[in-house]
Amino acid sequence: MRLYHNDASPFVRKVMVVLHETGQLADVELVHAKGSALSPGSLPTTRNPLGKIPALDRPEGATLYDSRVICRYLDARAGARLYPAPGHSGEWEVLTLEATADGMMDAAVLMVYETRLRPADKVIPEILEAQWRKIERSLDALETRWMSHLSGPLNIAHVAMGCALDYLDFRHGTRDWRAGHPELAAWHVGFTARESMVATMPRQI
Ligand SMILES: N[C@@H](CCC(=O)N[C@@H](CS)C(=O)NCC(=O)O)C(=O)O
Repeated sequence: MRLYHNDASPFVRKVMVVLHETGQLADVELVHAKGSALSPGSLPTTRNPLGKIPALDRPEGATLYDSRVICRYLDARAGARLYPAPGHSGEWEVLTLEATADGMMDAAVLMVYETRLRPADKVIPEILEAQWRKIERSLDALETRWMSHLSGPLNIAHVAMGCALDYLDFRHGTRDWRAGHPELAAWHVGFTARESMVATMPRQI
């Protein structure tokens, strides 16, 4: 398989963590991809019409894209059970928590694009703040309602949330997401010590 990859992408990182955790790293060749919506560069636009990474070429069928699809595919391929079986208790909560983490990453990435892709005098601070409010509301919901879902055996929601929180540190460190979220911050300390998380820390190339 070939994974279109960039070390700075939190969505690619979800896939990388799943590859580590399920023992499939050796089955994938990493293809460096870099670009933006304005200038797709080496993003795999012919493989994924949306021009986004991660995208995964696999021998037996179409290129897969969107981290949720790829992670689910890799989980099924390894029989790893990072997703609860259909009908199993907690199934919908795990998927909702993964969607929350992905949404936090979407907002955090949009904030980066807002400042990077526009000339400084065209940046709209209200857009940046509106995206950050989505993240803040998610952090508050996690702290007050979702902490019990972050314990127990590893699942895809844990992976996604670990990647989302590390991405906040990576790109928006001055915003201090930990303030007012002590339980989540404590969970993050333990989770990011996992080998798969240490090996995939985001970095700019
Ligand atoms: N929902 C997608 C989001 C992927 C995404 O936004 N990837 C970014 C990199 S972090 C990208 O490729 N952006 C290029 C663009 O927006 O054109 C997923 O889960 O894979």
